[in-house]
Amino acid sequence: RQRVFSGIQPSGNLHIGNYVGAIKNWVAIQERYENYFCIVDLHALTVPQDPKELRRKIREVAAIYLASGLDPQRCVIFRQSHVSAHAELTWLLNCIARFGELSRMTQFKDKARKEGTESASVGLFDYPVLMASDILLYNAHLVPVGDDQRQHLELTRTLARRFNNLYGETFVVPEAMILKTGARVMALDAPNEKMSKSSPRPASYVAILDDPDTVRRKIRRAVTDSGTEIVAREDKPAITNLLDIYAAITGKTVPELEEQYRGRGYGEFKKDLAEVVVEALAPIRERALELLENPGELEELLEAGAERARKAAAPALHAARAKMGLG
Ligand code: AQP
Repeated sequence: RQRVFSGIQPSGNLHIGNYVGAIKNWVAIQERYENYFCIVDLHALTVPQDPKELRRKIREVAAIYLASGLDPQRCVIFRQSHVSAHAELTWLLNCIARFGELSRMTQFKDKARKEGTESASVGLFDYPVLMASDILLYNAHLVPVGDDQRQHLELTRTLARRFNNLYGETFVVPEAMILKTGARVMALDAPNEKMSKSSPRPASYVAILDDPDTVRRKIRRAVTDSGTEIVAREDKPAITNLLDIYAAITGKTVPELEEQYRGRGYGEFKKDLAEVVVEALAPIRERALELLENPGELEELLEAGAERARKAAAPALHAARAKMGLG
């Protein structure tokens, strides 16, 4: 069976972008593949984190994975820092990755600009190499991610090919799996920016754990465009984004929704969208809060996942070390 790898950073409040761009798809495909779904806590350290808060967020991500329907019988669910092979392979790949290609990564440029490039961590610069290690360690064929990760995935493919050319066939060259709707959800208050969980503006995202009234309020206050038509068009980035969210959650197409809302107003459209989102998120939220009452169980589950992941990752790490002349 083909292998799938994907992950989310426990670096803030998981939002509907993470849900429709990633988790929802993982749940849909879990029957078909051998799945590795990771909580990428080493990636979260690339920007400053409060240790206590990070520990809490890691459990929260685990609870959201399970509550969304990922089944630990079908998926290996684990945290990155508990499988040391991720850090080890990163070092090996660092030595074939190039300064120039990492300098061109737009996520680094965007995030480093916010912190000030001089004081951005070396970890933030190296983020894509750690991501390449995550994927290549499991010889994953497919990587279901949002559109924002396309460039990082291309770098993973480059590093896999380069390693194979230098040292002989070792890694599977993975493919991105990016959906048409929901792959790039934009901020509710600024539709030209990606919805981001580390945003300091809670109004910019709907968190998966927001209570129903908060979801309704945030969607009611989401910015709209001038005019009254409910259509997806370049000059209507805000309405396009809301239509895209609606489509991704319900499985309807954007043209179907445009037809359904022809001649109706923004207010009514947003009200319906709010209910659609509440209906999708409320059961996940309830189940996640229940799971979080039992941190011991979550820890056990993550440890069992780590054990399986360590076994699965060992052969690729050994092969890479041996081929480079180590061990
Ligand atoms: N806005 C988005 N629309 C669709 N998919 C998205 N993803 C993230 N944002 C959106 C997808 O969610 C997965 C996990 O992302 P991540 O944790 O690796 O971090 P990120 O892409 O950097 O996400 P955020 O929310 O913007 O986090 P911060 O603010 O911490 O950087 C990935 O599959 C991603 O594509």
